[in-house]
Amino acid sequence: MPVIAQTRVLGSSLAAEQLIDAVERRSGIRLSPTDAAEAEIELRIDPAVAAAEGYALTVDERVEIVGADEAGLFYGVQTLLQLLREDEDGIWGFLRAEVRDAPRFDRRGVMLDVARHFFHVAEVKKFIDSTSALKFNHLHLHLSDDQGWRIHIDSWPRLTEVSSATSVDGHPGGFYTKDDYREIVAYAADRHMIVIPEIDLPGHAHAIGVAYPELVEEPVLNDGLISESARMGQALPVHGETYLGWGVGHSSVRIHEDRTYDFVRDVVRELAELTPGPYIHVGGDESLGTLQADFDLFAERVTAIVVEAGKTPIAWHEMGSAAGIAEGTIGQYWGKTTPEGTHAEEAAHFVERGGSLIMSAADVAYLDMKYTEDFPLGLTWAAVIDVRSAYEWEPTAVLDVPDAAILGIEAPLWSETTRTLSDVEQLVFPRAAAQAEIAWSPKEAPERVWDSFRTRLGALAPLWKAEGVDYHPADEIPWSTR
Ligand code: TNX
Repeated sequence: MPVIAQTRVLGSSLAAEQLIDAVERRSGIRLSPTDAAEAEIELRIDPAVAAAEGYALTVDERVEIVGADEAGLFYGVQTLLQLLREDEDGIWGFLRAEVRDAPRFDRRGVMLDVARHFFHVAEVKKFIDSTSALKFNHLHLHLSDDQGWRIHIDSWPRLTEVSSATSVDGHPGGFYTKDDYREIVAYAADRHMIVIPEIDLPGHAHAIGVAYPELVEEPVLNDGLISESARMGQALPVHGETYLGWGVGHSSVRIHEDRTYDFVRDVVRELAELTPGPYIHVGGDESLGTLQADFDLFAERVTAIVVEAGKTPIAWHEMGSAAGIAEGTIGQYWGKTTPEGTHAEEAAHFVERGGSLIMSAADVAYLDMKYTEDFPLGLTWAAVIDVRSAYEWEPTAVLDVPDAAILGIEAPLWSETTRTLSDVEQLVFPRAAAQAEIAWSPKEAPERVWDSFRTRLGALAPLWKAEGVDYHPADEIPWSTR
């Protein structure tokens, strides 16, 4: 169907506005809104059309998108935008299509680490635009780590006054005021994304100790940290002083001090007040200096505090070592597709406690791993992940738990090596599209194979260019020019 300035869009919904703006960014053509029933493009809602978040889309002489709900309408619009093409004569149109679609998993997440490098509100909004367009519906913000604390907490003001100034390697830091954070949450909600705030505890807590030294233990310097820091020319962590290196697992909060729990309760309360979504993530990864019994005690207490605050806790899978972790806690599995050590057991314990699991298998879903050994950005500790390996994994095949216990997936972007949003985008795109398809599309379908995916992925290039998304043009993909 041709797209010209006279093409009319029926309805004054937010989805209609988003469609009009996106078509203009891509083609320069501004469609006209109308309330005339014979409009060329019609958007409406009918819960009978598909399951939640689903939609039906028809493109022939007209375009009709029927969302099962507001989210479904938004996703139908995203699919339509993927069908926008310009021919050799500069004429724009939508490809013919007949689609009936709904997601496989409820949980389709991405994570942005704003602690190692800070990203401003405008950058987070751009990240929301580009990931929600792939039908991701959760944005996990990693708001604290050894190198910085990024969200203002009224009852503990030194966290942002003192511990937000820098990022890794001494790059500039920053933090979100509560209004900034509300702005991010509202922007995400308009694009059907739930924001999940994470405060990483009990480890990854060095920045807390820069603001409040009494809350955090002396860093534990193991041989790995000492040799890696020497190799990278990075200073070792010093209690109460800003840490700029990339080392993990050295600094933990003091498990047996009441003051620690006053702190945790205050932070969780203030975060819960800022969070319309149901979840608070309490971290739990790599507390290498914490004794197992202390770690488990902390895991039980911190998840109970989140439940008391009226939210569902999420934790990295290590917290599954705690026998009495709060019932219903969601575990986030970041081990490999072939689980190592105690990872699988820890993950399974969340399910035994009535919770479920988010799959972030590091050797396929980590967006901060390099594409190739020589890629300038990213790390390699979990794997080198080309686009095909990012695409070819099955979230229900990793752990020995019932399929129904797998909520879905999340693809994390850790930001040690990404100084700018453009760096982030090069690691995230195109691999996030692979994770998005795994999370959305049925497991078995004729098109759900690499050869089909790589061609369809290549067709996203003009769309990403128009949106200013700095994707990595991996040579596995036949990128289109129009
Ligand atoms: C491990 S996986 C971490 C992060 C690092 C990341 C780098 C996990 C829960 N923790 O602290 O940033 O590796 O890939």
